[in-house]
Amino acid sequence: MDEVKEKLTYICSKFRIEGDILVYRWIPAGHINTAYYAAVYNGKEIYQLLIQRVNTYVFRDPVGMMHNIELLTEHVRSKEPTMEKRRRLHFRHTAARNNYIVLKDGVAMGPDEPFDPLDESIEFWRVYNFIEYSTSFETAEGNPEVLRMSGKAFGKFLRQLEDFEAGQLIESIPHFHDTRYRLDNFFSVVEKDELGRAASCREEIGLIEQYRDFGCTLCRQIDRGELPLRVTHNDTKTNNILFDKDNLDPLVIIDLDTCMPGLACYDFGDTIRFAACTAEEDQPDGMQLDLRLMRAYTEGYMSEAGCVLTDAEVKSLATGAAVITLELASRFLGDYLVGDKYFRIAYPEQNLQRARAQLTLFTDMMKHMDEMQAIVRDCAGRE
Ligand code: ADP
Ligand code: GN1
Ligand code: MG
Repeated sequence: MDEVKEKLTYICSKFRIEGDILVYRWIPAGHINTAYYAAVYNGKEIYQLLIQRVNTYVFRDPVGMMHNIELLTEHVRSKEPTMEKRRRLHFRHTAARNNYIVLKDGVAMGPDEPFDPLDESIEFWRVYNFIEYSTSFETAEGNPEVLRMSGKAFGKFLRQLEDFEAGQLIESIPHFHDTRYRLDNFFSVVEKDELGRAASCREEIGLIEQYRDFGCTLCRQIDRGELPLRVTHNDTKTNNILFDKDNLDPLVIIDLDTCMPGLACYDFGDTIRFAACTAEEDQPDGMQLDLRLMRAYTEGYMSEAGCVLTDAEVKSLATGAAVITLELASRFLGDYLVGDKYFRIAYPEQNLQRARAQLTLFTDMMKHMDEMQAIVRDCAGRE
């Protein structure tokens, strides 16, 4: 048996899933965790599973994060108790009732044994149902229906979590969308310039500097109590929704790792950033905002979330798209400057290219801010 298959079989056994792995494959999507599809046959049934290693460099309290996910999936299920299986995430449990295992040097640790998330000999794994006959989108391929259905899905998600008690959640990544903190951190990385890479991206650093104050707009609104904190997803890319392959019906929202208190406008804005544009996340050439796709997303989002958003939140949505694009540019560029420690890369300068693409998109968003605001007003039916 090959090494990966052996490891996945061992992990399954710890989640009380016995049988042979008929096929498995690595799933290349996502910048953070490592995911495998596996089909396990126990002589009677075939289980299709998603087996995932959580990146503990990024998530320093993975046990707390898995507790968040347990509470959130339960809450969503309680809203629609008869929901069919392929519309929900079901995490497997170990004999000790944990929805994760920790391996040290490849061997499972005791259920409550403490571990250091930065220890390179440990691996944190979870197993859940693979959603069959589904697809997700790395780009919207210019199709407004992908955006409309994504807007509906994330709008509904916001509504379903409206009555979730936010105090139950740990912050799985502190300061995740605290743009002021992100920018401060970025400029301290630039100052240190550990690898001497800053000289090659002076123009990009200058652009972020120019908009540093704008980037803090939403933080100031939080300080003044103008925008409510809600339970938000915080990573609303279209590859974090699984759609029915045939009709684009959004089946389930995945990647709940960053669900925590946040602003609605960052969630709204992140899908615009990722999918209402004309190029992929790391392609600066030809990267522009696509207002037609933005309108489709906003229509879908408002049809589900319009009833719960305050006037101030509605007004913040377009700003959210620009701010999160700038924030992510600073995160990608910051990671490039420290040697690509956070985001997985497929080629050496990918984080630099990602930052450039985000800055090109950000510049275009700022140019079209009035039109973006008008689309939001129009779709919300509010002045
Ligand atoms: P990351 O944090 O690395 O983005 P995700 O949880 O988003 O990890 O998973 C990566 C990819 O794996 C997703 O974009 C999706 O394509 C696929 N995937 C994740 N969960 C499932 C699932 N339950 N069923 C089918 N595909 C999945
Ligand atoms: C990461 O894990 P993934 O690929 O869904 C990142 C997001 C970024 C995104 C950019 C935990 O998301 O914040 O916006 O890449 N997730 C984390 O594509 O940092
Ligand atoms: Mg993901």
